[in-house]
Amino acid sequence: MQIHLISGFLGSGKTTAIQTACKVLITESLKVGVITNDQGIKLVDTGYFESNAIPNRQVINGCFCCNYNSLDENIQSLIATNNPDVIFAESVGSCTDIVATVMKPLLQFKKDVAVTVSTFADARLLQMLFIENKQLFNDEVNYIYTKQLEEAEIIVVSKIDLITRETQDSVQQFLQAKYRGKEIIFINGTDDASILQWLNIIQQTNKQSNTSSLNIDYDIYGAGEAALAWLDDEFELYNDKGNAVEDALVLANNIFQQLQNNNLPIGHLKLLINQQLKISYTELQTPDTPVTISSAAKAHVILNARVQTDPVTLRKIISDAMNHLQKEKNCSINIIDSTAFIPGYPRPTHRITDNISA
Ligand SMILES: Nc1nc2c(ncn2[C@@H]2O[C@H](COP(=O)(O)OP(=O)(O)O)[C@@H](O)[C@H]2O)c(=O)[nH]1
Ligand SMILES: [Mg+2]
Repeated sequence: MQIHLISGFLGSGKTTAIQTACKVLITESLKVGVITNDQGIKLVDTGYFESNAIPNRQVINGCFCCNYNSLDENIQSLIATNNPDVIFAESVGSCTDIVATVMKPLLQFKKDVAVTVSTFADARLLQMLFIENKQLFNDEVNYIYTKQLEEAEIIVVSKIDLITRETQDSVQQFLQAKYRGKEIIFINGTDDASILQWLNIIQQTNKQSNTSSLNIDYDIYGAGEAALAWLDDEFELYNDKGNAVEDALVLANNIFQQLQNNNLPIGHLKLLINQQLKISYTELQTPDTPVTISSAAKAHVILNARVQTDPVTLRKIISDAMNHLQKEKNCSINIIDSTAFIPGYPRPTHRITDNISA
């Protein structure tokens, strides 16, 4: 069995690529499974894989590294129910050091699996950070971003459909010079042929990897995690006129606008509406309006936000947007569950450096 660890910054295209990869592998008669992971409790990504009928499990309340036993139990559980040939495990977008804390422990404790680590990076963010030298997030968050690239076995540059050939060339030159010896590929995560190129690389790995553990300063890493507040909400939106889904889309857009107006960098803002429609914003990307918006008096919504601010500010912006929407659209919102917090200091269950195990 293969376990592909998928790391990479918030909104870099991990879930999209995994979804396309699962679709491709299923047509090749392979059995797949996905493990999602995030800081909170109600995860949009889990609902998304569920709605696409992909066997899945989730590790909640923190990253794989700090919840290694939960990751292990979920792998066992997927094996017991689905016996997958391939498991994709998508780590939290603000997580790094997964070679030492997840890959090496998996290889040590599970002798019969091959493990790969792919780090995703949005082509436009790479261009902005490294070619234009513009920084979107603070230094500590940036530190996490560069550590993710540094530990990758394979750097997967995503969203090439959104950049020019010249930009791709300059990003490629930069990465090849900075990360010598690493496999670097460029993909469009929504495109089967592009994903197949990535799958061909990771599926060939059937031996124990010799990827190096990172040298990393956990205080800076922890400060980066803490700079990005997390919020997850589950709510129902009612509109007698049948505009509930449309209202939820307006709400998402209003929250995005307010975060931008307040100069709060967005890691990810995503909603899953009626367990089907996933709407996702990043600092650099707004979603397309769905072609058809179903008429419904009720919309069930899961909202996940990861934003460079504190949880009180994030909560207030989202609550204000909800209150405003209720007045403007004459709809009502019933909150079922709500969580907002600063993620804790990363304390991995295991950490295997290249010489010493802890
Ligand atoms: N155009 C384009 N959009 C993409 C691509 N990959 C992901 N996206 C979009 O980027 C946003 C974040 O993607 P997602 O897969 O959720 O990122 P994750 O947070 O890394 O899992 C979503 O709006 C996706 O539709 C891609 O290759 N091309
Ligand atoms: Mg995701």
